Amino acid sequence: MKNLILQIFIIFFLYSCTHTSKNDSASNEEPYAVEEDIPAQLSPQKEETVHVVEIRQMQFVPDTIKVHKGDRILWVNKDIMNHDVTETSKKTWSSAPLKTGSSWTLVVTEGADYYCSLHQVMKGKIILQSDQNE
Ligand SMILES: [Cu+2]
Repeated sequence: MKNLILQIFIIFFLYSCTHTSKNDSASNEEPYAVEEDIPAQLSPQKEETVHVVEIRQMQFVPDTIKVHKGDRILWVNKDIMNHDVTETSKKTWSSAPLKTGSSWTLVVTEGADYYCSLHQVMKGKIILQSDQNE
């Protein structure tokens, strides 16, 4: 890729030289230094972290979970009855009722309290941790 760009520059330079026909000596030099600075932060790709919250015996386990922005939470219903997962304050997000063995997943963008709208005593909390610079 770098070579290709270099070649294009050289061809372009030679072309312009033959048409302006001045400074023949300069044709050996490369007036356009091709410097490619690839931003370092583009290269490392962060793996997605998945946190599992089990629903069992009318409880979210664990009921409080600390995650980083962009992490995924997977709720798995291991109880014998249906439950759902609903954001508390404005119902910003909500799962459909989950049968036994069903699961639902959410990518976290902000901290939230949530509950089960079918059994409002069931409550959980998502706490957003600040990003670590590793
Ligand atoms: Cu429930």
